[in-house]
Amino acid sequence: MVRGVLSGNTTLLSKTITLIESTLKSDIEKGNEVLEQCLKKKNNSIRVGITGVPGVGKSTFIETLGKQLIESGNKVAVLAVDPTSNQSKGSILGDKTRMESLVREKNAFIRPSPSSKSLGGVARKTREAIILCEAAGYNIVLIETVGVGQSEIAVHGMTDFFLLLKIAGAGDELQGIKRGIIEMADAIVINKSDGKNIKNTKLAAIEFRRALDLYPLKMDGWKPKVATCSSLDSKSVLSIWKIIEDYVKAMKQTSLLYKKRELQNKNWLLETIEEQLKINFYDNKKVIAALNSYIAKVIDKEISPFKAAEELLKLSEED
Ligand SMILES: Nc1nc2c(ncn2[C@@H]2O[C@H](COP(=O)(O)OP(=O)(O)O)[C@@H](O)[C@H]2O)c(=O)[nH]1
Ligand SMILES: [Mg+2]
Repeated sequence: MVRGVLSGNTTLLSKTITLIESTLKSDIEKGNEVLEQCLKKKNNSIRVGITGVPGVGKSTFIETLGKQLIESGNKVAVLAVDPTSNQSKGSILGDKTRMESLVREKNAFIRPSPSSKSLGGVARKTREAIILCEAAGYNIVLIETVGVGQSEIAVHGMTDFFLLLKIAGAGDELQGIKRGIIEMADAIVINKSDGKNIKNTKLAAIEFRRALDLYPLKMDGWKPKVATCSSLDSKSVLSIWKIIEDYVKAMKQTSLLYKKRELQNKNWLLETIEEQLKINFYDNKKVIAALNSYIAKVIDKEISPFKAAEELLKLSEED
């Protein structure tokens, strides 16, 4: 498997990602071993997160961008992070995540969102998939995620550049947009700037630029860019890629790109520990046996939540 991934064999890459997505103990051990080997491979990749509400054009943007990047000699991996993808009616990312024309390119690799009960699980598997794709020679990794809930925070924590796609509305562009997302974005792009929409999107861009002026510079000194784009037009999409290239160049000059990744790796370690502690706790037989009665006692105010937690944690540490 390691040899297959390192040689860029896509069948084996897919199989290895399936392996790391498995929850079987023996698979997890095997998967970790493969990952360990793959982490050693040096790469000069660029990782880009792309977020926005359903229908804003993320998949279309990625498809147009991916084809252009491949044309200029890159290998492009596309991953999706959609914590809803395993719930009954399926994914908010939509069917276009299949990206029919990009998928036919030899130098493109597209992987739908892993299914997992928790966002933490989805995020961990996606991080591991990034490592495997990079080891397989994909030098650009694009990650599509939905603009709802916590998934952006997770994707922001595993990418170099975070792009927020928007569409122009009725002039109240900033309403309904969460402050946290604006603070995470390295660029805000008003998409569907074509046909009758051009004027609206330009106005929206002005409004966003004005709003962003009120925010302090990011810690890395980068001022988030605002631009318009039509994902149906490759030249337009490439102008957005230029912003990303400028960012990467600036961050490499100051080594901040590597610092950011170091910090992300540190967080990855800490999150993995937290997740494992949680799993161990809730899988503990004594905890399973006692949890419901503690919950009932807390509801009946027989015991405080703090005291109950303390006792349950103590139970979980007994042998
Ligand atoms: N006119 C126009 N339509 C677009 C553009 N980008 C996406 N669309 C259309 O918007 C719809 C949703 O696009 P999709 O990429 O699936 O959005 P996602 O849910 O954000 O991934 C599709 O019908 C696209 O063809 C654009 O730049 N201009
Ligand atoms: Mg989509």
